[in-house]
Amino acid sequence: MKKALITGITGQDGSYLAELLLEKGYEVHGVIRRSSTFNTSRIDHLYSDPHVNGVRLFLHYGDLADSVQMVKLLYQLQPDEVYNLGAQSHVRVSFDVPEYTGDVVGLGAQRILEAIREAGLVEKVRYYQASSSEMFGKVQEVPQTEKTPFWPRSPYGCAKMYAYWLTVNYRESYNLHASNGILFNHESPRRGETFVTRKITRAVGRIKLGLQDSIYLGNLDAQRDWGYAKEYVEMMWMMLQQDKPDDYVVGTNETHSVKEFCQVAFARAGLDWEKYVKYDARYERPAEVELLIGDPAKAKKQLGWEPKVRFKELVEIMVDHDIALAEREAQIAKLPPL
Ligand code: NDP
Ligand code: GDR
Repeated sequence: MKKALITGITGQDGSYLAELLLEKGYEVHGVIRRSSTFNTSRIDHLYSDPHVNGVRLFLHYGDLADSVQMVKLLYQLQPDEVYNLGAQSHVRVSFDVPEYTGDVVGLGAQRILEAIREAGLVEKVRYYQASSSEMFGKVQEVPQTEKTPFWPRSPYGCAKMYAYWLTVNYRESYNLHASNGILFNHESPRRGETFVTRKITRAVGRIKLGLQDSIYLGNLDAQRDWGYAKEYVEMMWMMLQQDKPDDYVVGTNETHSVKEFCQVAFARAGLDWEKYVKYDARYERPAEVELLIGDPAKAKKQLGWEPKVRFKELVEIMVDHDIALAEREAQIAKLPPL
């Protein structure tokens, strides 16, 4: 049975990846952070009592800021595959906490890569680095490919670039099977509620049900290449099944503005977006990434991967989910107080 270690297992991608690997028969180990509130809601449905026979999902406390714990986990678990998805992943927030973002996103990758060496696993482990289209930043070429130069526009983008190059460097220096997935934005009903897509679809559900009056957004003109997270985690796994490690762009080759996302999302609920969307400058970034569009031709040619869910269907999946969620919220709101 193959063994995988996932950092960021409680996040959107980590939860879908854990599901995929369990379906494929892996033993899955995830790193979780100690929190005073529950932070495992995305993986609760996968978890069962470890005292029961046949359990294949195991959770371990740890943090990407803690190198000793990373070495211990690598040494004790001796995994075949390591997926480094853990991150302070919010671009706007990275301007507020740049040092922390650099520590977890940039040095965090360094800590895991070095832990793989310390544990003597360079020849055994295959490593996946969650790299990002944010590294392309300032528009130099469209669509963006594996060959497009980087020009990051945020502390998050800079930290991801550091992790990207370290991954390449460990491949070249130590022959580690290490790959970068340069993923463009990918969304789902499990997307965190402060990212723009989910913020919009949550608001659509709540406005439809009369639980909210309006939504405040920042820059509506930014254009993003939005795909479906569930499909993107398949590419992470496929990259590690190759004989040779490599770096791949994962996107849909389509781009849409935040405004278009609003139009389609509100229309799905029979609403006119212009009546509900308001502007608040606090959601603007000091430097913006104006246009992202990813050409996944290499992924298609070498791995046979292609996205199936397109923009409109993705928006509809998310809006339908969030209308159902708001219906449950509305029912709870009607219950008498305890
Ligand atoms: P999320 O923000 O949903 O999840 C991030 C995960 O990282 C959570 O499990 C979080 O734990 C964990 N984490 C945060 N800080 C630390 C830390 N200090 N130590 C250990 N774990 C930590 O991100 P996504 O699932 O959307 O993204 C997965 C990865 O892919 C990230 O690295 C992201 O930067 C990258 N990426 C994402 C894209 C996207 O469009 N979604 C596109 C390109 C790259 P907790 O639940 O406790 O907060
Ligand atoms: P992004 O995603 O920065 O691309 O990073 P986000 O959804 O936060 O922003 C997308 C675009 O929408 C604009 N925007 C707003 N954004 C947020 N969050 N909230 C708002 O109210 C709002 N109004 C307008 C932003 O300015 C931006 O242009 C995501 C993250 O998942 C990263 O971790 C990942 O690496 C990249 O995608 C690829």
